[in-house]
Amino acid sequence: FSPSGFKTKDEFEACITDVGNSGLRAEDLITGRMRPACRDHIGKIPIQLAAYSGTALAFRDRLIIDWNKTQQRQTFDDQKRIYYLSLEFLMGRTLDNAMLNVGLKKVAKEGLDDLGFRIEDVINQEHDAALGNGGLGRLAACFLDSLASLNYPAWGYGLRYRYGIFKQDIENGYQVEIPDYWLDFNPWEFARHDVTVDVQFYGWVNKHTDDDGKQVVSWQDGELVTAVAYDVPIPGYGTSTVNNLRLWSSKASSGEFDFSKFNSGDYESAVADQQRAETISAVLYPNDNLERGKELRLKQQYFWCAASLHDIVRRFKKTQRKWSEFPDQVAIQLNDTHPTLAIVELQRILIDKEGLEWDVAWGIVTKTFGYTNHTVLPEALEKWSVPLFQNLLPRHLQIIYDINLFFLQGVERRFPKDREMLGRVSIIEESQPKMVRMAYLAIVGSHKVNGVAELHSDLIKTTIFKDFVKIYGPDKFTNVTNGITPRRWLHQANPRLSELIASKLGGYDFLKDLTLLNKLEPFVDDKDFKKEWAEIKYANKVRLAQHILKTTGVSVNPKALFDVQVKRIHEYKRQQLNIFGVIRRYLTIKALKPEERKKVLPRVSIFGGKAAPGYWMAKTIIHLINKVGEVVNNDPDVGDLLKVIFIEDYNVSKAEIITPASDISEHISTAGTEASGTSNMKFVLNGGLIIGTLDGANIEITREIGEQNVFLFGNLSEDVEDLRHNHFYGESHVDPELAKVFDTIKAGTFGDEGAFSALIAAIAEHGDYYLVSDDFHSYCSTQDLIDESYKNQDEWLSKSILSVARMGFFTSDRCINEYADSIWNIEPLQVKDEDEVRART
Ligand code: GL2
Repeated sequence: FSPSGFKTKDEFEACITDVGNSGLRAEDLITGRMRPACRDHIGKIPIQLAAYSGTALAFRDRLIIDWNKTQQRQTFDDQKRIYYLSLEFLMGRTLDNAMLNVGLKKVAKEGLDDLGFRIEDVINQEHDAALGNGGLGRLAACFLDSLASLNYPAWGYGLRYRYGIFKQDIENGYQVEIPDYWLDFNPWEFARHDVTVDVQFYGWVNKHTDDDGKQVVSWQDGELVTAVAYDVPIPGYGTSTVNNLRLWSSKASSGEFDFSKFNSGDYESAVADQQRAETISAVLYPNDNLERGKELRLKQQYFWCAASLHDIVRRFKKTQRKWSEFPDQVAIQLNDTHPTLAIVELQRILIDKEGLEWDVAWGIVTKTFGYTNHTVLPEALEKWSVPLFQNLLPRHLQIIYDINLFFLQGVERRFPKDREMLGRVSIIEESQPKMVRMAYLAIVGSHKVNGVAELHSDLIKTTIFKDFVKIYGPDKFTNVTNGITPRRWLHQANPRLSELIASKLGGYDFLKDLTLLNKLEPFVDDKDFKKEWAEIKYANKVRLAQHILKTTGVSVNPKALFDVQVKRIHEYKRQQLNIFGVIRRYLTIKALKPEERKKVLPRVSIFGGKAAPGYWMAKTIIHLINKVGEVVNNDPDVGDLLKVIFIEDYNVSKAEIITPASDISEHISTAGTEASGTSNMKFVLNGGLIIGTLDGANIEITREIGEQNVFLFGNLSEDVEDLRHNHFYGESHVDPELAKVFDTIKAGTFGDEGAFSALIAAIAEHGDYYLVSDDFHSYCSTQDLIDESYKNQDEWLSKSILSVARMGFFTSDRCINEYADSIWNIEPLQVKDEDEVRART
């Protein structure tokens, strides 16, 4: 298959009228004349979608050329590669990103113009690839962009879920979940039916001694499921590197599909086998920061780890190197504990299949893996029950027991007097039933463990992993503060701001070296520049206001202060604090005389985010936000002074519209609970200011951009434990302002008060674990301060400009370079002469 690349507008037009080997002619698609072969597949598709298909296939063709070259070059050069294992890749849309990264968006725009299409309409046809829940999955997507942009030889490995994160509808104020079947037409993946791996489950372990007296272990019988590879090209920005993301899909193994049943007429049961196998990669678990211990989830994890490891080992073995060189060729990063089984699987391959001695194998394993921890929340730390493990992965459980035995023997030798230490650090928790502690296994099997922001990395060292710091010493634990890709989150989401910055900095080099943004600082006194900066923010707010009108029917004034909190709904992220603050604001406005109301700064409070389907309290918070919106938005006393909006189905492509339009965004988690947060970085990079607690990356953002440019409030993480203790054992009372808010809710102002009683009780009666009441006063006075500050637009603009100028640190390029230097030990590999690429972009 030889794809046709294009460089000019005419070539682009020619290319989308003949799109390689797809069997589809874009011209036919666009004119609606389907060839019979395509008709069944496409049906009667709207004309815009046809234009999207043609454009996407033309770009896909274009990417394949560099993709092939990159893969050939990386294979030929045979340097160390990084494999990023993540159960989530929240990629969002691809076409716009591909156009910008290969530098041909202008060409495509002109070509589409000629054919009578607006490029924005074409881009909007694409379905988000939503194979993730929130920050953790989006981080993985930003990392892939940076790895390719920096020319690192890298592969991502994940699962090809048939259903991504559910689509959220709001009905009568309640969240309703709709399945997200996204694979109808996905031009960005390539099925690799030639790349398959058979993965085993269940069965039993046979141990015997061979003729030479050597113990032989084999895992027998059980069930086989086949993993089929689907490859997704990942283009770098301004480089010809196109890396590979390999997603595995499950199907019944041909050995497993029981043709005898089929022939004997037991058709239904043969099909059931097939379906059972396909279930493994069917659906993304929709929990964020929560693990539920379901067998199917463990099956997903092993299926993906086994297939990926098999692939990595197969690639290594082709080089015919010695096993001892494996860690010089392969680095594997575990995105949270979800892929921890990969550690056990590599040890199993080395000892059971390749015949290496335990210690030699274990040395190779621990040099290969690195583990990133993304949370300290106890409910998110994975534990699997031993009986479940025993049944599903009997050989792996034995290996885990051996890993634990040798580990604990070492601990005992070093700390002979601390008998309790053994119980505390054991990979097996002695509970009923016994549990495998995956984070401990990940630590023991890796050479580096990192947190994702400074505070978080300190917290893991002093709390959940304290004993391991004693055992291994502090050097094994490190910090890599998260980052975001400025290509998607500035250039693509906010093209006008990117253009304005480029006009002052003399080009777009800042997209590759974000620290160059500091050259904007002198423009803080430039009146024309400031005016343009303000105009761009306003235009972005108008765009969001249009979206809100279209999707909710509520008209908001773009001149009002836009206050945004968009992220997963979770008690620790404290959307309840925000909505209680909104109710207080509402009560304040209502209490004012009409002439006093004229002095009030109009505000639009915008919320968005999904609740896990089983997370009842989070769903109650969504319900309250919507009910408050219904009352406030229709209250003639309030008018434009306050609007409350819940944007349905928050996802990556909506984030691209919302982020550039905020004046203030809220990052208000209870101190010590949000590991990093990354939307805080996105908002500041787009010229929005933030209100936040001293938590996660807020702390480093404050350090970089200056305290005077951030609205901080609330208790500090070191005081949280004492405060919680006091709630139970000391005197505790609800903040008086908050009590008024509760009274208003209880009076039925926002409908059935019973619907919200648990939310209030959690704070007023059950210990207020997230310190909503403790922080309420400080939160409200900081919001009042924001109103005052916003009235001085000139100063506000200066804060906005200076903040953007100082955000260089938060690019995911910096993160990836840190991982590459301090954990992976890998070097970039240039695919083609950069000058040639530069000329193109
Ligand atoms: C998270 C953290 O909650 C979040 O603070 C962090 O920014 C991201 C990425 O490191 O990881 N941990 C986690 O389990 N999820 C996250 O988003 N789901």
